[in-house]
Amino acid sequence: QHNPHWWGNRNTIVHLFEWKWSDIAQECESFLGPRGFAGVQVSPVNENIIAAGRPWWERYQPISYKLTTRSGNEEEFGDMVRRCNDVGVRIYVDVLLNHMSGDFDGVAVGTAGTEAEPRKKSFPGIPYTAQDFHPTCEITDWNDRFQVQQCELVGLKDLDQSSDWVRSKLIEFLDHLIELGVAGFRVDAAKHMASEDLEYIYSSLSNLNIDHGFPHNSRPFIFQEVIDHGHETVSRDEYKDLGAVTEFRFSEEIGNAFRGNNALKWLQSWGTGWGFLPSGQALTFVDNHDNQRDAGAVLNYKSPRQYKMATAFHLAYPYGISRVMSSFAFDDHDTPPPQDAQERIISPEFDEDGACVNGWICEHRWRQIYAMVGFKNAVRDTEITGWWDNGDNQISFCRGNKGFLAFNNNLYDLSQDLDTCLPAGTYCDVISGSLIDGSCTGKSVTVNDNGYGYIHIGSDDFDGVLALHVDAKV
Ligand code: QV4
Repeated sequence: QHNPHWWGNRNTIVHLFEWKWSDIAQECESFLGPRGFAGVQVSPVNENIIAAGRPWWERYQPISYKLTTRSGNEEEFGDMVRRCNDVGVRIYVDVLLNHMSGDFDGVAVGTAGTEAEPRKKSFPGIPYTAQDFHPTCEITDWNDRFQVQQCELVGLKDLDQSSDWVRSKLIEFLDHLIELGVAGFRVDAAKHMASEDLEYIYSSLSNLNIDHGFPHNSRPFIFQEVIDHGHETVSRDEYKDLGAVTEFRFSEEIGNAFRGNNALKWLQSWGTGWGFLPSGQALTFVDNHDNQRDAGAVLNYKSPRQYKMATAFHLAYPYGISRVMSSFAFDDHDTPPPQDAQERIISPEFDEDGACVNGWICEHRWRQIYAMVGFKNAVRDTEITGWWDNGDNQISFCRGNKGFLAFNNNLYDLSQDLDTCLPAGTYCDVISGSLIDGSCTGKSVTVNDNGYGYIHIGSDDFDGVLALHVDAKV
């Protein structure tokens, strides 16, 4: 279940973290479809507990499978899926199969009004009772399979996926979403579930809904959250044949490289050469909603220059199933999404350039990022050719004769003739500007009959990357 069921030449998934369904529907029609995005990962859709201050992570504590959250209700969800599918943008849902909520004093009331007593492992909205869960224990040794898979991840009540009842409820929930037209799932905390149980669940799911334009017998796309830095007892290899797996080593290494901890010239062997999963099994990203909040090598929107370069490399290098993060501004781990005084999530607002202004970061609306989504579509089915580097932090490469990329992460200028592999002509650098009505608002590069062009990326240029492709010829 590794096929994401993308439309036409599309290539990139965006995670619209904490967005409301009605806003996503609108975004599919007005921005994502026209810009060639392939799909959206949406936040969890089923009812969750209400935590004080409304941190984003309350949505990782389910109390029923009713489709009502702060992002909207079932009707709004269904409307979004239909409208996005209509413009060729697929929806993937973040699903919590591992656990229910953690402890809560007294009776918890969820976002759909359902009551539960998590301390007693009583979730009448499903219903689940204590016998549907593993006995309570704490994960203290992350290399102990029993603890990782049968104890409670941060105290979240741990479902027993080997039980017929639990399996049937999870399958019913996922099938309901398939009926509504989704293309697949991000499986949260997959590492904390036995792969045999997941295999049973995935293989029991319905085919995708043909009324939403999926071919007959299409299987739901699955990508599993398994954090594997190498040498882990529970490894990515146990899951990779069931569906794609999040490749966290990609995120860490691309952060290292563009932070300057590792020379860019080494990226020539990027991909399996770095010990990553085979391309078709790897869900790749510069940052995700968890690791963007951790200190460390991983880049996020707070280092925009490096972040844009890393994203350009991510989308230009043909490896993995690409996902772009779209964040809201945060100070710490618990910062809630943009919300009003009644704690309702607010809709993103845009300035005249289309950038988000009211607490939403919307990396996917940064020109340098959506332009690379277009680049990836334009160079589809080509290989890396013509790799060049200066032995350090200046690199360039071609994607067949359809696209060309150059990066400068040194503290001195990159100024020289380089082989772009492109047909002769003048091309618009889609990083520093855009091609509008036949003229380029940024740098232009003239390519001669030999495919060479003069490339300049100053060390103090606004962006340290330059990108040319055949769909942006002046
Ligand atoms: C607290 C204590 C615990 C204690 C517990 C019980 O910290 O030690 O056992 O109380 O009383 C929130 C709080 C957390 C609290 C917990 C339970 O932050 O402090 O535990 O609730 O009340 C998200 C957030 C978590 C959040 C959780 C549930 O990141 O902070 O916990 O949602 O709301 C590993 C896993 C990997 C996981 C990653 C974070 O292998 O699978 O940790 N990633 C996924 C999601 C992530 C999500 C979860 C899993 C859980 O990507 O966003 O956690 O669904 O690497």
